[in-house]
Amino acid sequence: MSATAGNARGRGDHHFRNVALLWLLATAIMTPIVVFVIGPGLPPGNGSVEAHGQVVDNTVLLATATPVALAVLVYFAYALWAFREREPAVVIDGPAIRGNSSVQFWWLVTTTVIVLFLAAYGTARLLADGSGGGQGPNPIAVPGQARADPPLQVQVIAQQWEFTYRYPAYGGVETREIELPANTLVEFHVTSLDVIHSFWAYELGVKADANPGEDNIAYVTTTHPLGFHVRCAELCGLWHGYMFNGGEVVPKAQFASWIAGQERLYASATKNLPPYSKTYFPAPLRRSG
Ligand SMILES: [Cu+2]
Repeated sequence: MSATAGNARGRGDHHFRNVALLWLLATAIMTPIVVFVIGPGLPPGNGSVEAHGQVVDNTVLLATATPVALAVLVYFAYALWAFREREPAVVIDGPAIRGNSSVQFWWLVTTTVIVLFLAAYGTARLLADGSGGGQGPNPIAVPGQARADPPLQVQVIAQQWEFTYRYPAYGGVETREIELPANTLVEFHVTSLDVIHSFWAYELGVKADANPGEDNIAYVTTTHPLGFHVRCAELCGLWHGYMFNGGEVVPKAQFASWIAGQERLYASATKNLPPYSKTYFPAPLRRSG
């Protein structure tokens, strides 16, 4: 017995060493490619501070997953080659494997370390500035800059099937397009007049639920001028797929003249709007009696 078992063990060790070396080699080659070549092209691009942060986070996730995926692929390729049936006429099953405390121990250690690292990393990144997500009416992840300098408030009002934008610092004017000044911290107040929608400004890295009767706050720090897409990201009825429009981040001077123009253009409409409020209660929510 001992000779056969000894032989099998010896060959097993040698296979383990081969797989480990091939895996190390593949990881050493692929991880830098993932971080430096693939990472910079990951969505949603560098349209804002938050969007850039999401690119960094996506790169960290992909770089963490790379050695794991390579372990599976390298072992799979190695097994296909090393353990292939050499005499096709006789197909014999290998001996059953019944537990391996060393493998089980390291499996638990490795997966626990990876999961705890990702939980800690994700929590720290979320608390830094909210990462562009909606945080409800009382945000806990407020960008540091907001305490020194009051952000530009922009209210996003969703309804079937369009978004409009209200600027409380500019007479409460409500516009049909969204423009934002460059290099500015913006505080979105996202709400809805009817059903649930979601405000998704893709290139800015912002996605926030628009719920009736709720003031959902999301932060974004714009950087350079760019055009961005706004889409509804919550199925909201028949024309959900057509609920989109384009927005622009523009130089501060251009924003100032645009918003002044909007104030003039909509002066008579603004007079008829309800006063600026965190939420509005039009007919659908009052349709009780
Ligand atoms: Cu919608």
